[in-house]
Amino acid sequence: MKCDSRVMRLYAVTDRAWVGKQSLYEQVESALKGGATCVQLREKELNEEEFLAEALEISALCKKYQVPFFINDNVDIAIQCKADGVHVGQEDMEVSQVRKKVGDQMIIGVSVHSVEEAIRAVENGADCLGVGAMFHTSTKECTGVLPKERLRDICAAVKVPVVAIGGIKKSNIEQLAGTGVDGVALVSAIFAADDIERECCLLRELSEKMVNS
Ligand code: 3NM
Repeated sequence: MKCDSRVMRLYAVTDRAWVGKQSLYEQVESALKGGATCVQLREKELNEEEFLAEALEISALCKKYQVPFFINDNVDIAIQCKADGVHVGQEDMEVSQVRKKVGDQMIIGVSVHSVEEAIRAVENGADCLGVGAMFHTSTKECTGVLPKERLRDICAAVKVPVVAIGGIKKSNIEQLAGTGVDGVALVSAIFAADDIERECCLLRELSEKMVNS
């Protein structure tokens, strides 16, 4: 499966830490209205049944907006809800094993931190890569900040789309210009915002500008 690089422009990764005023479903819909180009459902606490029920709902929502829908980590849930993609980390299932399970059609995204990991992931079947953390983040533990040169080297080493992640917000997106990255993946800058739709509009504009500068 090939992944269009434009899908990476504004990649919204969910986190129910900020569910409150709006449900997760409403938050994702606001992100889609604001111009998110991809949605990844990332759940660390739900049991399988709850995760699947939610995945089916958000998957249908993304279809309505014609935006690719990814599941974080859980390959079985991705298969069951017929997600467009699944995203795995270095510590999750081997990419070649994931490919065997999901077949040819599903997009596989992989988190990488070095050129070696990037090349190996692509050789084993990755269709797109996430690189981070690019800035300090409190959303995920144990993520060291990578130099911008690392992102540039990874982008130059592979032909698949690359998205940057980790601590990215309006004020630092432009620092990624010139690295060759295809877009930005964000959690808190989107889901902790008071007005998610408006925030996504602004973030999308900044990401397009960064990629094309
Ligand atoms: N992966 P925020 S950093 C989910 O470095 C995730 O691979 C990362 O959250 C990595 O946009 C991260 O709120 C969390 O900083 C990103």
